[in-house]
Amino acid sequence: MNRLDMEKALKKVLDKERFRHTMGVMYTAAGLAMAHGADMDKALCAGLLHDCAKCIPNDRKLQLCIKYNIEVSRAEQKSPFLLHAKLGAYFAKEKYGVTDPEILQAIRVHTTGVPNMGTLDKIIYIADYMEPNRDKAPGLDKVRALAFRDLDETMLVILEDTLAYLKESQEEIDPLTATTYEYFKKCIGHEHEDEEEDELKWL
Ligand code: DGI
Ligand code: FE
Ligand code: FE
Repeated sequence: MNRLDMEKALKKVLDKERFRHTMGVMYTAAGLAMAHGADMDKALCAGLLHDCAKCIPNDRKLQLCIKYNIEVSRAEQKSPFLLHAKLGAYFAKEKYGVTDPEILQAIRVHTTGVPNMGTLDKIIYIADYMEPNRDKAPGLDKVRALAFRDLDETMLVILEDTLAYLKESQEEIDPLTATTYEYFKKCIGHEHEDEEEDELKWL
């Protein structure tokens, strides 16, 4: 299916607000792809489809996962809305005809993240958080500026904020969200160690 047909199909299955958000994520992802030398068409497609399963009732999400043999983790059992990511990847392939594994992966991991994320995964995760229609998260202006400079640093800031929010609202934390945060903390910590070593060389 081409992108315009996907857009038309999504307009029918998403509510007005979700469709607006979807377009915001699509164009923000394209912008981030331009800034970071990633594939813009893949970013547009993954951004467009990332929430394609969002507007299905939660009990139906669980039923559909069982029907399609999609594994449901303990966290997903408790917070079935999380399943819109895995189910979205399934629909992207089966309903929208996407075969590219990078696009499918970016959709699959867009809510929790995953350790060792690829560039497209990070772009979709970040675009989802900062697209222009979002206004609730703290420090959005800073995140938006940082995202065009450093994807890893941006991931860390968003994950930190998300975990703080989940703890405060006593939501079930998916182990993937926590391990992804640890992964980026380590990544960035090591980068800075290298910088310090580099600095020392010049003294
Ligand atoms: O689908 P969207 O609303 O556009 O965005 P999303 O798929 O990133 O979902 C955002 C929500 O997901 C946000 O309120 C934080 C929540 N979330 C992220 N990680 C976890 C989580 N919720 C729970 N319960 N557990 C998690 O680990
Ligand atoms: Fe989502
Ligand atoms: Fe989204």
